[in-house]
Amino acid sequence: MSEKINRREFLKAATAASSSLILYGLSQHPFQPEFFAAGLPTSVDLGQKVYTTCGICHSHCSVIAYVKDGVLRFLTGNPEDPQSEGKLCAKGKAGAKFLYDPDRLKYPLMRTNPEKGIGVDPRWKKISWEEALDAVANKIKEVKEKYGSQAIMFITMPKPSVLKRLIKSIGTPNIVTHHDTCVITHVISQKFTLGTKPWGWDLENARYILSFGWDQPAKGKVVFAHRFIRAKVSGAKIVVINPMYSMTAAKADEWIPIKPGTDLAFALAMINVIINENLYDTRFIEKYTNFKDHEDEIREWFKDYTPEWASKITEIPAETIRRIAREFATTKPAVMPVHKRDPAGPNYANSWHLNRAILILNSLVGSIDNYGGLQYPRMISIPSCMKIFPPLKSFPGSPVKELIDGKENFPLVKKAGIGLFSPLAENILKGKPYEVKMAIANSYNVLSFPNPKKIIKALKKLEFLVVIDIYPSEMAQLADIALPDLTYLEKTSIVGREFPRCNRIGAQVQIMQPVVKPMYEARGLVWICLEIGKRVAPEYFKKPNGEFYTWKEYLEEAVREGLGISLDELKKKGVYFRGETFVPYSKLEAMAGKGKKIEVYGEIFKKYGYDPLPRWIPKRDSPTDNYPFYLLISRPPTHRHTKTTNNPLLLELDPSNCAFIHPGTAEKLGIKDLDWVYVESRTGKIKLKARLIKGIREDCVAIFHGFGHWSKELHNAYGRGANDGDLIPDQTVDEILARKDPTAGACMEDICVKVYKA
Ligand SMILES: Nc1nc2c(c(=O)[nH]1)N[C@H]1C(S)=C(S)[C@@H](COP(=O)(O)OP(=O)(O)OC[C@H]3O[C@@H](n4cnc5c(=O)[nH]c(N)nc54)[C@H](O)[C@@H]3O)O[C@H]1N2
Ligand SMILES: Nc1nc2c(c(=O)[nH]1)N[C@H]1C(S)=C(S)[C@@H](COP(=O)(O)OP(=O)(O)OC[C@H]3O[C@@H](n4cnc5c(=O)[nH]c(N)nc54)[C@H](O)[C@@H]3O)O[C@H]1N2
Ligand code: SF4
Ligand SMILES: [Mo]
Repeated sequence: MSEKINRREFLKAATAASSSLILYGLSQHPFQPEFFAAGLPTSVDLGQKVYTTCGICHSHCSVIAYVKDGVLRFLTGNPEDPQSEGKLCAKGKAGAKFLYDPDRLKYPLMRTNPEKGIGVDPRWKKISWEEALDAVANKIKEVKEKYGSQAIMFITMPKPSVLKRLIKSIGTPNIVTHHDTCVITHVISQKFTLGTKPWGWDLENARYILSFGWDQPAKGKVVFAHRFIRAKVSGAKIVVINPMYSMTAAKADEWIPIKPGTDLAFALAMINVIINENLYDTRFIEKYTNFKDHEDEIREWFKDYTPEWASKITEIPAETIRRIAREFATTKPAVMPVHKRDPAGPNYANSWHLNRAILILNSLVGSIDNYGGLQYPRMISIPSCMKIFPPLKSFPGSPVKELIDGKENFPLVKKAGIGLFSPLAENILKGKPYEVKMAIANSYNVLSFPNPKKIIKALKKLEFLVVIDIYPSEMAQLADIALPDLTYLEKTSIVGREFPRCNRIGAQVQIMQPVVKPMYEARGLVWICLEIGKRVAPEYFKKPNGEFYTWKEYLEEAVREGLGISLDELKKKGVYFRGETFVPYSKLEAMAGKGKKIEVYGEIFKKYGYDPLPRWIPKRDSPTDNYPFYLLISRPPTHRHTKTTNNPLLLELDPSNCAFIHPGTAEKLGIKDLDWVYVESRTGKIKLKARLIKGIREDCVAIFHGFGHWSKELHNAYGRGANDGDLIPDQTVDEILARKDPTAGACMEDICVKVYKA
């Protein structure tokens, strides 16, 4: 593909899109605006349409790829997709630059330099797939025999199901995931309060949206941004509580720049007002929650959390808190949306209490399983490969109950089947609860760990590290063997998603299919798993007739069983949608029929020794003379964590991260716009440019995550900006236990820093 056409058309599409943002006023914002809409370029013949799915973020918008002569020419949204409505964000539109990135991992590589670390050249040797797979399989067998299967650790989401099968066939219990840095607090709080983890916020029908740092429109998430803007256009009142004037705040009727980590006090006071003034939805509360069973204890619990009390902590006038509580309870429907890394995510020592408080507030006003509120999932279940091709004998299992990420210490986390990054480095280095010798890391980067220098030290201690990536990422730089995965534009898979839309709720399944032939010698995670599986435990990868099953066979069966159509039909349609008219409270009625209710009073939390109701505790770290500023971490609309920072189109929109500080603060520190500064915490320091913006509290410094690459093989990303992770401490299991947080959050933003001129 010609670089010229691609870049010009991309920017043209982006500019066309920005006019719709001018309409909404978003372009007034100091940060890069997002590019939702885009017309098709008319100047070139774009070729054939191929339906697929965007793989850059978990929204999974449906995509139409235009392909001519085997070359991807253009990516656009699929209008048949009721969730994203035919629009992609800037990241989605720039996807071709993953596929055609000359920096990609192209072949299996073997390290020849025994030394490892930041800036150390692996001295790669190109090897054949046969050699690479044999080497990985032999090492798995060797480690298992010498030390037991627990000495092998997978650092990956256990998806797709064939990867899960490989892990089970090896018999290791150690699957390490990133969730304590991301969504863990929402998953655990929602699952054990509501019975499940829903994602469907019906913003479009909400009349009052109250955000405690909820900031998805500012991430360019198409599905949220559209619904949020529609709510705005149709007159919903929007109140955004956020120390930073984010793009979401820029659209609000009211912006409240709260002191970081104090939202909990605000929320507790709202509960106090709503309960004391009997403003709650009595019918909802009595029918669908366990409020009545514990009413006296609940009233007593929140009695002292008055707006006057909260005002001292938050520095927000008591009258404002009281007014917002009343508005929230009396404007219907009203909702408090949350996502992943807002302050009710794993950011602060008190985040899980805030999370529970928000769930209680949404329940008090009847905004669960209702119009304009949080709606229970209606996903289509697609059978896994375990179901389609059941293993011919049972998996070996592991005699070991303790896990390398320590999650067995957090029973609700273990039950939810998700994992922890933050204690991993310490456990590996200390050999706690045992030594691990080998790791297979897939689609995770060391830059995503709190205190990355420590995880690098830990990974260096292993005998063998296998990395599956599309890039020679920082994780790959540490690998003994690096295996090139396919990008989402070369893979075949099926993806499920759902969001409420126009008073209907529906589940959707989409095809992800190759739009062009695989580039270089990249082969794909599924194929890699099957090939390793055949070598280490072939009996688990066979059909009853003794032949190995294939991914295509699995997908064909799964689509037929799950959707009742053929895989080919799905490829031609792109999207399969099963909608139903939304009936308020129907899921809660079904739950009530089984004797289950929303646990406003957290019976499950109590059973496991945690607070049954949210209690005020301060955040972990407070400003001191040495570290006087709160650190805020967020992400820009134009990048997705560290994986888009080699993409030249996105770098043109957003070339680096920086330290956002208030001009008043900067003046006191003698810092001017674009000066180089150090931001330093107790864990480390980073150097980046200062940007002075008025839309931030004077006691805060904000940094976007995703930059600070040190892999010299990432030619565009190398040396741009810095990694906020160097400021974030890792934590021990004991430290997490001492906080009595059932969600084991990593306290990603519970950090104070100093800033000074470099
Ligand atoms: N463009 C883009 N989109 C993404 C991603 C991406 O990398 N890029 N990543 C995806 C993933 S995996 C995730 S986890 C999500 C993360 O997206 P979000 O869950 O939206 O999390 P953040 O981007 O960290 O934004 C958190 C917001 O909370 C505010 N905040 C911080 N501290 C406080 C506080 O104490 N009180 C209040 N009220 N507000 C506070 C911050 O200023 C910020 O606006 O985004 C997803 N979408
Ligand atoms: N300091 C700091 N750390 C954080 C966060 C933060 O805000 N600050 N946020 C946390 C959050 S919310 C999250 S979700 C995590 C995200 O952390 P990660 O999931 O690690 O996300 P990325 O940083 O984008 O790194 C993804 C890696 O996968 C590779 N990759 C991309 N596509 C593919 C593919 O198709 N196949 C394979 N095999 N590899 C691929 C990329 O090259 C990259 O090396 O980070 C967490 N860590
Ligand atoms: S929101 Fe953007 S990055 Fe995420 S799936 Fe949609 S187009 Fe892709
Ligand atoms: Mo995340």
